[in-house]
Amino acid sequence: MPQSRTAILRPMSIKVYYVPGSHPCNAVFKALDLKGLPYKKIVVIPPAHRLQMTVMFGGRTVPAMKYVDDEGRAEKVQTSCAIMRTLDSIKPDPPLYPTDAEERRRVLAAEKWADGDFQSLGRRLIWSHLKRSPQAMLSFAAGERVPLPAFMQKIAAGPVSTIQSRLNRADDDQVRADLASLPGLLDQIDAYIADGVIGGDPPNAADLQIAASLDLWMTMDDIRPLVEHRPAGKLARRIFPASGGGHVSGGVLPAEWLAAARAESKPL
Ligand SMILES: N[C@@H](CCC(=O)N[C@@H](CS)C(=O)NCC(=O)O)C(=O)O
Repeated sequence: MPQSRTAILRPMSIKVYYVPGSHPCNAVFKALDLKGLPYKKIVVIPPAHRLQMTVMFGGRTVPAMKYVDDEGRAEKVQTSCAIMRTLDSIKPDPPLYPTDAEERRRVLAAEKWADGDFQSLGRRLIWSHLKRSPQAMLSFAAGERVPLPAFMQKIAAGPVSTIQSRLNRADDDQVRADLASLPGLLDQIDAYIADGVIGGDPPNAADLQIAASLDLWMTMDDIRPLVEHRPAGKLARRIFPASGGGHVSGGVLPAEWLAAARAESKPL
């Protein structure tokens, strides 16, 4: 009998390059955990990772994955969506994408939505917080194998968060607009849950992308109360019971900015 791909995958042949706290990276780690695939995590430091990833993988973002395929060939995959698809081909169970054509179409559409500006908004929110509260950045690195001594991480936190905030276009006007858009985004996620696109067990690729973003949102004390009581927030907590790491205390953003995010949700 031919051996299945799962059976001949070499243990410990997967390496994932990541920035601690990065939500698309956390989505990929959760997918690997769900599939029971062993992997090695390699921390890269922003914003230097952009150059490092470009040299190693051709694109500047994390997550990026190296693995050894069935025939012993070293393969490279970059971006969370491409990695999810590769993981399904390496080990089909549990599947990240439904086999039924219509269900698959709906999950792919939700995944695409989650991988778009919704994902970028998470980066703008966190960097706008860390720019104002740089030492909170260290909480995202706690327990991770960061290739920089703690005292250097402390010194670097201010400049890194300012640069990252600029690179991610987390300027004040944009972040205010993002906060005003939060209720509508949460309505969209609650609708995906109500329609059965996400929220099943085991989680699909769209669940992981959306929940990882919301998990990041909920590391910020100013944002968490807007999310945690909603179906969207409860789903994120079910998938990420222990938060993906990090914590930013409240009172970081101006109170009037947050008032817009607390506005009543309108029905879709
Ligand atoms: N949508 C892609 C992009 C991920 C992404 O933008 N990652 C961020 C960290 S959360 C990054 O590496 N940004 C570097 C850059 O944009 O230059 C994915 O899900 O893999």
